[in-house]
Amino acid sequence: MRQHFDQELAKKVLNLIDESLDLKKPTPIIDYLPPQSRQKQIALDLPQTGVNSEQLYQQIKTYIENSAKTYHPYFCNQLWSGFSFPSFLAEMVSTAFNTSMYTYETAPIATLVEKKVVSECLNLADFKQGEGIFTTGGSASNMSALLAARNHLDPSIATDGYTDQALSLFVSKDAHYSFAKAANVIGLGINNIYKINTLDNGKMDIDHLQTCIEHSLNNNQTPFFVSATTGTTVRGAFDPINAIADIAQHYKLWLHVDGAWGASVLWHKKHKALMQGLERADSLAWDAHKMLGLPLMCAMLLFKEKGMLAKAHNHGASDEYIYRDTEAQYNLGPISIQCGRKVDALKLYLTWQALGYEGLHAHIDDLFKQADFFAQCVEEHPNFKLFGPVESLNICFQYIHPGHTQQQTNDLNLAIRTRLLHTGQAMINYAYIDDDLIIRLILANPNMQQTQLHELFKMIEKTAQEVLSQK
Ligand code: ABU
Repeated sequence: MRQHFDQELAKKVLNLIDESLDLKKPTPIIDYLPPQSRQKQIALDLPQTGVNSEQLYQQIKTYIENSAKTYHPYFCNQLWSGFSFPSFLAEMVSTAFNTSMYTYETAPIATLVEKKVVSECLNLADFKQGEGIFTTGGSASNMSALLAARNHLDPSIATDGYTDQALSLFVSKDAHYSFAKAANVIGLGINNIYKINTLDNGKMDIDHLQTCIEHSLNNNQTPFFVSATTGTTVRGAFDPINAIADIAQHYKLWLHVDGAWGASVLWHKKHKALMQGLERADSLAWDAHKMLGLPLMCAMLLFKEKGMLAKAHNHGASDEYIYRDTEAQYNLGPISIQCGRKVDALKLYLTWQALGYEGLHAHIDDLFKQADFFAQCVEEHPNFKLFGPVESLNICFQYIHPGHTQQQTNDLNLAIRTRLLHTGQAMINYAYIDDDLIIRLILANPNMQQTQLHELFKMIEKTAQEVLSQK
């Protein structure tokens, strides 16, 4: 087996994928096995001499059989779900040409595609004079936004390192954990993050934000960065950007919006109102792979002002041996955290081509309708409790058995979730809201039909009864 294009094998593999994607026949989402048992079942040994096409095909078949079917409508576990054919084609093409995004020279059309997609998204964000880049995901976008804010505040930190000054940053207690990672990685220090309380509706408590900034000032720190989360991971809450912008303006803080989950509402004519005030922000993290159901990764970092990417990724006077001055504005390597980078923009570009703006709007519209429908099922059932409000596509709920204590209710809901997973019927995550263990169902799959969603609700109810009857 050489590394040439084997048309016959390619056809067989495409058929296998096609069959696997065909959900007309009942398919478990996952053949659940703990790691040790799965390891025993699969031969992952790497051979001394290469295998033939048939053996390679069998390896691929094993891989598929042992994967979670994340395109299944009942994969509601993560902030992404589904299968996108245009993006699948984009992945194939860009991998075949093994393009890397750092020089225009090696990525001519890919660079123009990325710039075009970024410029359309800047328009949607109302960052008319801005700039942006594709990143490896929301975590990387949040980190680069922090770098831009830090270097904007004090450019000498990029060249000379930190002095004694402690810089402080402010995020909701429900913000993504990537801020803590970034604070560690870029040397700000995890303990210099203020985690702002949330209100009952899951949004940042603005009074507490102000109190924390004052506290930081009184402790001789330099508050420099606040992030509004638009679409918190558990509750899908949107922090009030305008109210946070007022505070940011008053204290001269960089205002970042972590819209990794929620920014895709900008493709919806009505729901984009959830992002009101965005034009006042300095930066935005936006993962198109989440709400649009594209293959990971398809993430952007946008800035309101030009020059911030270079500021964030300042690499001093190092010799850029691979970059040609004639194409300087088109070489994306120097202004990215990475050097080598995949052509993620092509997935969004081809999907946008295939669906048009109207199709993207309709997709988001459908997801919000699914969320309304499921929330209604939960609310109307006497044994279910909704942890609302449902502002976007996260439905947090519990099955309630009369007379159960909080701990028993938590145990019951964990058991329901686990049974759904172990039987391969559905993958739905769980999380905590304060001390309540809730089931967190995410609606991000473009292939979910309302009848299927109703069946899913019934399945959860039936599973709850099965768990209770086993006690
Ligand atoms: N990568 C962001 C969080 C994923 C999740 O909550 O499902």
